[in-house]
Amino acid sequence: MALDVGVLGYRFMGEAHANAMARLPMFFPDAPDINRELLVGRDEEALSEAADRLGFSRTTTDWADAIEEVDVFYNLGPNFVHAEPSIAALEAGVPVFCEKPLAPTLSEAGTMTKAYREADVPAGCAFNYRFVPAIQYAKGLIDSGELGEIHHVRGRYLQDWLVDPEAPWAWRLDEEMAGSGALGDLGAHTIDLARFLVGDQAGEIERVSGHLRTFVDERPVEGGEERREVTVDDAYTAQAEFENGAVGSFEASRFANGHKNDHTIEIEGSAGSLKFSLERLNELEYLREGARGFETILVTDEEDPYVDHWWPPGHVLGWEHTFVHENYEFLSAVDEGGEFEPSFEDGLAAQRVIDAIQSSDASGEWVDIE
Ligand code: SOE
Repeated sequence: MALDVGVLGYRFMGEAHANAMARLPMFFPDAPDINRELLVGRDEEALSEAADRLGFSRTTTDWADAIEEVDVFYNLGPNFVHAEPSIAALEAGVPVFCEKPLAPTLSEAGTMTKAYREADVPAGCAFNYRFVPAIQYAKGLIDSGELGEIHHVRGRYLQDWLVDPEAPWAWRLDEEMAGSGALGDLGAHTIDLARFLVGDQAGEIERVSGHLRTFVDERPVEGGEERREVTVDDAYTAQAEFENGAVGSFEASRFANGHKNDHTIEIEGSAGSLKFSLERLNELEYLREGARGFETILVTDEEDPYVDHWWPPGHVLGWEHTFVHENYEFLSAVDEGGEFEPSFEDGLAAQRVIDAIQSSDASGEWVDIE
């Protein structure tokens, strides 16, 4: 029996996930059968066009309808829409897949996670970069002890779509709607990747010292003369300490002129090191124990994670494949009544670090992660 899927949101993330769902029958034939059943949005005309283009059977402007009628609910709306529909779905026993960051605030993320703990269904947070084959290969090296004791974790996520001061205002620039700026939008990914990669070896991030910066504090609203205040960070930097004493440094910016979607993570240990860049996402740079320098591994062999579903070695994958992989794992967990990670617990863990960085910026002090 096919799973009827309801999706709230049909812009960038709606397209990425709808594309992923459409690929599953062709490349992951053991994935559960699904119907792209119900697309949820506010603007009926835009919603109808999107439903046709993204392959959804029906539309509704009321997410409560969707929750009553579907087997799985995807919350791909803006951050300020994540909590209420996701909690309602979980209270109705409907599995939820929610885009990152989990919520604008730690409090809301906590309430969402409480609803997940009380429901007996999967609730995933869409940290898609965990599903890059090279990242999963890197985790295998780290967990097998190839890097030895982890000493350094260094992550940055650089974009430049706001460097033009006249780039229009958007919900991502409003604290009430987004919670934070580059920190929650981009930093959430890097914090989650750090947890995923070194969490078993270095433990959790125990304390942080953070700095937030807004370079342009008001922007034009598209289609008129209005200008609105920017109330979130354009960039952040943070230092972190892990349970094992490893030193972390994290940053993200939307003003990193010339960087389009430059997400990198570097890990150095007592026996070896790794470097990953999203702009070269099929490759992993690896310093083996005793080697004189890094080697570049092309992670596209059949035995590499997910690659056997796609093409022969060297026929590289792209950003969109990470969504196919995460949708395969999430929908399989729903169908089999299994667990999916990253769950809302992981979303909450990232939110704790985000909140601590915000607190540290306000106090100028190091802040422990509760
Ligand atoms: C921001 O521009 C953004 O779309 C993030 O919201 C996504 O999570 C990231 O994957 C790409 O950049």
